[in-house]
Amino acid sequence: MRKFAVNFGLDSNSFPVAAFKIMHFFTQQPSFTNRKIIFLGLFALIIHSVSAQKPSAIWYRQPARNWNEALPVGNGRLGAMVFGRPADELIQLNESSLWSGGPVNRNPNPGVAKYLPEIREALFREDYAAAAKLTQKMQGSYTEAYQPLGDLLLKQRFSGQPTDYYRDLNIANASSTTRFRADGVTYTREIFASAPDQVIVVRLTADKKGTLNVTAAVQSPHPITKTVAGRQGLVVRGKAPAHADPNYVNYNSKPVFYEDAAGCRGMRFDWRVNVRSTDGTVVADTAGIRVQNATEAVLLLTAATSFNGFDKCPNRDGRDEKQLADSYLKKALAKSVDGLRRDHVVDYQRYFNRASFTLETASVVNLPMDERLKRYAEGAADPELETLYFQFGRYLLISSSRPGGIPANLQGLWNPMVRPPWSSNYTTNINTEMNYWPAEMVNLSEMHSPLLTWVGYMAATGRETTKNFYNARGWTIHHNSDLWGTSNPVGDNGKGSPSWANWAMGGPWLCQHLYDRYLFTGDKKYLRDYAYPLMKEAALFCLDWLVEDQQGRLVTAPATSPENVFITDQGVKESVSVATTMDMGLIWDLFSNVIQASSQLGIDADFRNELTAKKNRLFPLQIGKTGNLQEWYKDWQDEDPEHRHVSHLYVLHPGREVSPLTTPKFADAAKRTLEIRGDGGTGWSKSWKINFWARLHDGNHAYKLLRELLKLTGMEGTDYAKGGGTYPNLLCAHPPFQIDGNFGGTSGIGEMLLQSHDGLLNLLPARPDAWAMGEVKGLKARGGFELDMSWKEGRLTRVAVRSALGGNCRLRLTNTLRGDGKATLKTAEGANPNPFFQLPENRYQTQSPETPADGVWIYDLVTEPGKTYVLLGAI
Ligand code: FUC
Repeated sequence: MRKFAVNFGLDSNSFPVAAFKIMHFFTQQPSFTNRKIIFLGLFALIIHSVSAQKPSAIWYRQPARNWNEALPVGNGRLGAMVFGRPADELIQLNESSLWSGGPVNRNPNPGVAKYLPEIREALFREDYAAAAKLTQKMQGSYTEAYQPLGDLLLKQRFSGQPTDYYRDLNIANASSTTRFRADGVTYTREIFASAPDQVIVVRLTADKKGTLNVTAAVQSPHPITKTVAGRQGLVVRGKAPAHADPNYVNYNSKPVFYEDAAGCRGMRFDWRVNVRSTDGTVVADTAGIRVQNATEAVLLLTAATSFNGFDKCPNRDGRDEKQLADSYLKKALAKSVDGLRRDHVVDYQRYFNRASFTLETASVVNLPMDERLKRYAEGAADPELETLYFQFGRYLLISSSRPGGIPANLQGLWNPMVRPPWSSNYTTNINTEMNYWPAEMVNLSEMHSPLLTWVGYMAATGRETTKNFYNARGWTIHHNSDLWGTSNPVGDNGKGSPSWANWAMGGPWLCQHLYDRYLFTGDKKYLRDYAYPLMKEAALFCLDWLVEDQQGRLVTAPATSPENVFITDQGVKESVSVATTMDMGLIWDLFSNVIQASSQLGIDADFRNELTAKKNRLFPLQIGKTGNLQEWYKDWQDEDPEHRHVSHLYVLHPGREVSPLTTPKFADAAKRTLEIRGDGGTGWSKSWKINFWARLHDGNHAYKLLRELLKLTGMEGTDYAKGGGTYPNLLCAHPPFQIDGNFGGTSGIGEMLLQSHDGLLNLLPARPDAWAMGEVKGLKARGGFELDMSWKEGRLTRVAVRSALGGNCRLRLTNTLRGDGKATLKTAEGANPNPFFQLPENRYQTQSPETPADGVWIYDLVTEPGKTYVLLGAI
């Protein structure tokens, strides 16, 4: 049956529709004698299909036992974790701007720039211990922490044990449902977070008149006041901490405090719960809103903070959070629940429905997610779980990152702790970027915007950081940032390890996102007015940061390779050295992109020439004695050869300096590096490795890691180095929960299906054997192309190319294709003339992406803006 669905080019949700169409077709055939039988058979199929759980539903037979089993809903700003408990429901709430602290002190440790010459001097005489000690002096304050808002508690009265329990998260319409029977009544709770109306809607119903008795109460980990508003509303007000230490800092007697004499630290918040409508009676007091003898009750919840920008005192110069919360609520109260739901679904699906992914499935796995994950971990096939995981990443991005809002943090939008792991901040030595790897590719470019905007704020503080810490021009940020755009090396003025705190390459890495947005969308105005100036300034920092080594090569010093440690020739463990491969790879990438961007914009020729000259002198990539791509300046051993960070392979992914298509020798070395690192690792580490293996075009290896990423874990607590897997709620375990692994997994699947970073569109570059037949729709490629692809027995049978910008579309695949009559394909010749596919000058390049290879076809399709081209392959 599933095969049937795929044959008709359908995603599983549309199966019933297709079955109806087929029924209609047969009933219209007069010569068809067995019409009736066919009709009944198909009808049975429809019933089965409708009653089966949709693959877009993540469902369970029991309430969440802990946070890792609760279900996330969000509208980019307001988030909720739904536990689904019958008698005492817990809905844990977040608001994306609620962080501790206030604007950063941009010069937290004055005078430290004087250490830089000493550090360099120590490094060049190979005194790594002295260099590390001095580097550690160049640290400032820690970031602030993302805060929970509070909890909505629903205390429902009924007698006896509930039966027929069910709860789900439906990512097709972004809503969560809890249902159970008690006292002979079926109670249903539906919850969704609406972006158009900036409200969380909780609809409670009973299927027997007047049997719903529930009290909505509130609580918060912060000091709050509760006020009754009207007869059926509650207002909760409070203030975020003035400061919260990271969870790993344990030497302060008061790690969290609220006192803020200057009115510049600790923002105010206001959240409101209101009964939108009910046929029961309502009484509100500060203990809660009591709804009695109702059949239905709709609760609306909204919130606002006084956050007024990264550089404004959130209290003294804050926004009027009361007025904001009030206006959201008033607007939502004026709409019917059906209207709120309809507008929410339309808004959500406008993004979500742009892309789909289906795989041939022998049988539908109709199991609760915890059982389904367990079965999968035991080795069972479940292609729909894999496609669901891909879509779940898209769901999370739409739910945690909306244009005009705040970027998704380490936990996206969802955090119940005042001192969350790693402050739930922006960790830019991998995690923040990973959150946004899938954004462009999975057709959610708008959701990338919060990060791109944030880069501008980080640059504002970053300019002062480079000046104050290094006497350098331009801007950069170090490995941690927050709502306030922190950019200094953290570590509390010398208490952090330089192996993570003093990595200075956050600016270059974030600039890759700025440029990629341009490559995907072709938006020249954005490039000229916004992205390029920030990229140029980041390059200015790099120009000042680079120094010559004894051989005249340009190196970074001090340099670290997050967060790894090498063993010197004398057997000493150190982390601070010179020209780590990641540093050099990031600078290579930034310079390449600034060179390309300035030439496309036709500006800054002199600067371009300077960068080109410097780029040629960058310390080179090196292949180590075991054939690996070297991580360090010298061929040192790692303290932990299986370290979770694989920073030096930045050049393979998300960078583009190394690729099997252009630099095969270095791609082989990268492969060797991955073999030595092994397949282990925490959540995000595993996800990164999926992307690496996809870039090495090894689909089966990528798939093996995807299966491991999805491995069910019940593990709680924290494990910095090992662990990983997936919690019963499908969120990624570091552990603890970190959302980057989910986004990295979605990106990895995308990279397995389509790549466009190295000169052409590579179709199904890393398709695993397990995905022999399938279909993906709406994947984006650089150059403004959008692709649908169907394949059977591993061969592409149909490719639709939608061209937004026109230009040559060069396709690489492993079977032949022909135009459908309207589209004309030519065998590719010479370099791709499309400027979005121009390869940067690369001294390691030994072949072009279109170099003939066995069983590979490379075509050119000349496209016009706004047109779609259909290409067909013979099976
Ligand atoms: C980096 C990683 C850790 C964790 C933290 C948030 O420091 O090394 O594993 O992901 O970020």
